[in-house]
Amino acid sequence: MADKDSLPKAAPQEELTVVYDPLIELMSRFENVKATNTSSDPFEGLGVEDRLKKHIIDGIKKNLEKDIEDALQVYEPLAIINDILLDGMKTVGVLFGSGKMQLPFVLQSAEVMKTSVRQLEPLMAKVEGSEKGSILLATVQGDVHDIGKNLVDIILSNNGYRVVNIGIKQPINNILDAAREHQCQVIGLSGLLVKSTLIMRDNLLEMNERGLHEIPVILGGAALTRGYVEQDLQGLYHGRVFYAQDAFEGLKLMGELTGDQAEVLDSSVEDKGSISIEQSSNPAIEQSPTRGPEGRVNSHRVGIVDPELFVFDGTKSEIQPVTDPPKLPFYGAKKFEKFDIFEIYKYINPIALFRGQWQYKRPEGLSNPEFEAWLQEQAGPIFERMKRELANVLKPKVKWGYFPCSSEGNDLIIYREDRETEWLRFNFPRQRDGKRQCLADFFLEGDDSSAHSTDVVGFHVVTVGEDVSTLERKLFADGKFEDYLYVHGMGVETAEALAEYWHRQIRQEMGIGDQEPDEMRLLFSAKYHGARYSFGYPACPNLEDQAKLFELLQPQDIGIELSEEFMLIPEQSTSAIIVHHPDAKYFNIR
Ligand code: B1M
Repeated sequence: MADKDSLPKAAPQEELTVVYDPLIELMSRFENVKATNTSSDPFEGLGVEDRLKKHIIDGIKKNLEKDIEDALQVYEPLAIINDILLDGMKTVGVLFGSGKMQLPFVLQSAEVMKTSVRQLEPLMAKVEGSEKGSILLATVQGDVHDIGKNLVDIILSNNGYRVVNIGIKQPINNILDAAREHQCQVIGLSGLLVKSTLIMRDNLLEMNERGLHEIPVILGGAALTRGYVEQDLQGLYHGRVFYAQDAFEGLKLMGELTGDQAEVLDSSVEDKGSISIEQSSNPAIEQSPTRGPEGRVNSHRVGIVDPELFVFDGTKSEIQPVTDPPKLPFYGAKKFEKFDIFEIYKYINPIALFRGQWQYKRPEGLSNPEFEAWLQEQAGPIFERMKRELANVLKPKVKWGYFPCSSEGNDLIIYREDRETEWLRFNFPRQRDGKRQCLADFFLEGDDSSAHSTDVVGFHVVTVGEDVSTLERKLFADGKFEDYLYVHGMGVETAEALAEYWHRQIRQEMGIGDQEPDEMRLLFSAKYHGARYSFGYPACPNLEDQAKLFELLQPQDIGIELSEEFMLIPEQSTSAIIVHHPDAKYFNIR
């Protein structure tokens, strides 16, 4: 926050005393959260149709039940949903699309929609008839990311589509079985990992193989690019596959895929289950003409690092390792769990939280300072509320350690306590051109004299625990979508803040705290001595290296496990290799 711009002290604080079950307490507090506080009556003088639309557009739940009862005097339940409420949601979509409505308010509207449908559903003889189309949603095998897919679920299901959301880490068999069982017309796959982009490709090839390519597929997630989907993947899938940058592009695609086809669908769903949408006549969703040979994928588009870059070819960068590296603060790993969460909150980057996680966008016409002030006014109070309400839900824990090391070509070798016996080695890619940087270059080469280790390296892994994810799941299931977004964002950014906070602690311990910035914004731009690199990011892209970090730090005793696919559990956890070299900065590998 702007009011916390000066840098706090890095020393850990005493643990908070918890005298009740914070999760249950918190969940009960979320029970009756009102979307909007209305002091005067904005509904005065409006007919029932406009009242209902206003509930949706303004995200107001107060008197909703009564207004729906009034509407039921005049309309059938299905007509209320299709003709009035969905019309309101359409306006919400238009307002969002034109930048006049922020995501949290869209979610408020979706909450009202869901509450309304819950009231109307028992009165409808046949719920199925009310749907505009159906989609099977899943995060692909090996990937634990939930929020993106769930946002898509919220937006689609509250815009009249039937969404079958089967969760994270889903193998293709489960996806196809569920699509068939629930007669879904479209399959939506989500995934944030680079590896997930390859799994998506494999899933499409599998669908080709099984002759199921009549099912249109929508793909979304951070590691994907439009080019990869629209050129590479469209070239290999025999059916139609589309890229959705966000939930609203997903909504638009669903409209195009199902809108004109209602009659075709009605009859063909019966015959063929889910696999029935005819080729769309809409040029926007026609297949790319750039079909390539089966299975051929341009790896550059999805950030997959060329294996050749991991092989040392004799040419290093000009980086000169530090000749007098820091002393080892201690050998091996330690844990720390006694945090004052409010101290960690000071390390939350408000820009990342408000704009990245909560997705507040600049309203048209606002200058930078005006936007800043507007953000503080809009999101600041929510941030303060979340800080208080999650104080006992977020459970920061850290495991960190220091090890003797040396470099050899593209490798970083870690030694046992005797400083001679090699324990394990990390292999990093080297930039092909330009500076030819490689993480190993920041460390001294080995010395064959007495002790082989010449340098020192740090590692840490931090978590804010599982309870925040449990709370998220509960809020999502209960249709508390706005708070779901807020709580998720807080979990993510508190994990990041903890990593930032602990990295600072490590700099003190290593004796490299000489360049500490005196403003938070400089800290967030990594303007300090050294750098932390997370495995999976460009300079050290191998997620498999998480297993080596686990061997070194053994973080199981603070409740962190590694999944088979090298994901950290709890979800809101992050790890890093800490490099003390003053020139260490982030770099890309191409
Ligand atoms: Co990390 N992370 N992270 N991370 N993280 C990514 C995913 C990464 C791509 C960053 C990068 O390299 N640039 C990278 C993965 C790369 C790879 O595979 N090698 C990465 C990594 C490496 C890691 C760690 C492994 C790092 C480490 O600790 N060593 C670690 C792993 C954590 C674990 O194992 N549990 C880690 C940790 C974390 C944090 C905890 C700090 C944090 C939270 C993660 C979480 O939520 N569980 C985090 C964050 C915040 C990110 C980034 C920066 C943002 C993710 C996010 O919250 N997006 C991310 C980079 C990025 O995305 N730019 C990154 C917001 C979310 C709403 O968007 O899910 O994309 P998204 O969904 C959107 C659209 O994509 C679309 O609509 C959604 C809503 O609009 N969409 C669809 C998605 N699915 C769709 C399906 C459809 C349609 C549209 O079908 C119909």
